[in-house]
Amino acid sequence: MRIIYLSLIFMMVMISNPVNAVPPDVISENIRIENSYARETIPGTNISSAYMKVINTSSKAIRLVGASSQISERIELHEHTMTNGMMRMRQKQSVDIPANQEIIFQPSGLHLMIFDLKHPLKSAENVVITLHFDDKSSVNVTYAIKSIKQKKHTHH
Ligand SMILES: [Cu+2]
Repeated sequence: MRIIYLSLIFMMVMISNPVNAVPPDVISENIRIENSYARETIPGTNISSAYMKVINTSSKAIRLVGASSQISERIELHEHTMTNGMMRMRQKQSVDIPANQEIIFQPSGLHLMIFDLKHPLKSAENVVITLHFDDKSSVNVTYAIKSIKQKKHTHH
């Protein structure tokens, strides 16, 4: 009896605790999204970037072709590349996720580039971005906003 009582309290605590809410993994028929987060807006700017792991759980290749959100009219797929020792960003029209594989969006690599933010993104809040695929399917992904130290690039 005591054990049941305690586990009931535990469950209620779990259900009613909104602090540090971790965005749930998005699971659709073919896609799982994990570890989704966006960068807190740096003061004086109106841009941000978002990252996640996209897992293709199907036996067919999946092509990510875009992203959209209430927070901005313009979100692009971007990739950082090293050219002659310089870090550059370039837009990608699509990102392929091969069958049964995963693609990681991360700082200094693939990212969702968010332009013209209507409001700055604040740490500890969440934003929802819809990912669009070439088969016309889409998933709504919740990104936890985090403050991430900007990597400093020094040139000699
Ligand atoms: Cu970018």
